[in-house]
Amino acid sequence: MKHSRSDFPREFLFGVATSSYQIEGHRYGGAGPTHWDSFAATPGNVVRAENGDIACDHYHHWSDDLDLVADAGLNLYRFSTSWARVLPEGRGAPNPDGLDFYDRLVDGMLERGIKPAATLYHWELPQPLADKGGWRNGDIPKWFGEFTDVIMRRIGDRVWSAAPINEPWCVSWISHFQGVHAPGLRDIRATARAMHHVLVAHGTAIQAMRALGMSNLGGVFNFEYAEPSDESDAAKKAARRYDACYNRFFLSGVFHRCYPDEALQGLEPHLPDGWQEDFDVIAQPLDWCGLNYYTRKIISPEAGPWPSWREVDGPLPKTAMGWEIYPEGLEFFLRRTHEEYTKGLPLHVTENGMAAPDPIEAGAIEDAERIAFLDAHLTSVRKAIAAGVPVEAYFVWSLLDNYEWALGYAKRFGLVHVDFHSLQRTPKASYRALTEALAR
Ligand code: PNW
Repeated sequence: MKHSRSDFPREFLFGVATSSYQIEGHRYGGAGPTHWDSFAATPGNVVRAENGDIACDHYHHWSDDLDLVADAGLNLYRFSTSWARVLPEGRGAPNPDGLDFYDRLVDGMLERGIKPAATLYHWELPQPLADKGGWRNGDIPKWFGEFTDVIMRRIGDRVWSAAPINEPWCVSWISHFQGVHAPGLRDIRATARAMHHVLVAHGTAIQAMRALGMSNLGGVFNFEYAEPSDESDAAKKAARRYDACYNRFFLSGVFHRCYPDEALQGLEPHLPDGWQEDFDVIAQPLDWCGLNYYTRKIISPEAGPWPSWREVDGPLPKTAMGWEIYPEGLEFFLRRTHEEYTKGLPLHVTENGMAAPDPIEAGAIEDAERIAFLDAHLTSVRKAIAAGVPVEAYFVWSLLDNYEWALGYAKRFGLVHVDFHSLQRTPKASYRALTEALAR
């Protein structure tokens, strides 16, 4: 890699990120059913109807996987806790094996000198709660607060950082408006409610963790740079609307106690009664803010119902996801988040990485494009730091090839290759390059 650890401030931390459903193997250890299992079982939702039953079987390989993190010289491991593994019914009696699993995992990190960065929810909702309307139900913040209390009473004394919900936009918009993720709805009213409830749940979980005496609490938000398709006012307005719904809505709720006008235009009639009163819960003070960043989208105006935009093809080189590679966007969002929302709060890049075909040839994977991708984005991080943005950590998505949601196992994001038949792990060239860069 072009960059070395010594190019960054002395206290800067490097990590890798994963999530429970994408790697653990949901069939093991007494986890309850989730809405991702039922979504994947419905034909047409997921490529080859693949699900997280076995995934990387991290449930049994966790110790070797933590060795991979430690051997690379990484400081941080970002993992998520499966609600249904801890509370198989979503509420009520905990599953002792589930609590033991996360207890072992956290101790395993500490034994190896890795700081645990916990995310409470990364998308697999217990099915009994999905049956009650899931994120559309105004009771979900209370249920989520209960889960937070149960899991953090067990591991909250030893995690380095914690965040309630991975990517509120994905939990609400991609799942209730685009229908691409569980529960697969295409309904503006469901979307508006989910967007709001996810933020109330975020605030409720922060309160629950403060009540347990925890610190270093944050939020993890995802960002896509919105580029107008042309110079017209209509295209610029469509891109601003996209930016408001995708990037600004959640930060605005948490840091400004309001929602952007361009988003409210379409969403306000569908928000739950009394939504204005919820900002006392939503806007809990945080200790850091996390940004997940992958790409930009080219936005074109479209006739038809709000939000009246459409994504069009762009000219830049693309990853295996079909996502344009646009490293400048990461610097843009780090600067804007700092200047307009978080002012001085530490920022963490909680996810960044790319999918590539990564064929295994003669036992090796030469993923030069991933090395170039990481280098280009680390350049953006360094520029933001040089401009005075307090970026304190950077996590690669992901440690392992894993279950890429609706795209199944074909999209490989890992620094480490996984053979999904033998479950054998093979470090890619990017893993070795990062290891070498971190030692310099
Ligand atoms: C992130 N989009 O999600 C997630 O946190 C990971 O679980 C996931 O594996 C990773 O990115 C790679 O996809 C996103 O379509 C998934 O806009 C989809 C989108 C954005 C973020």
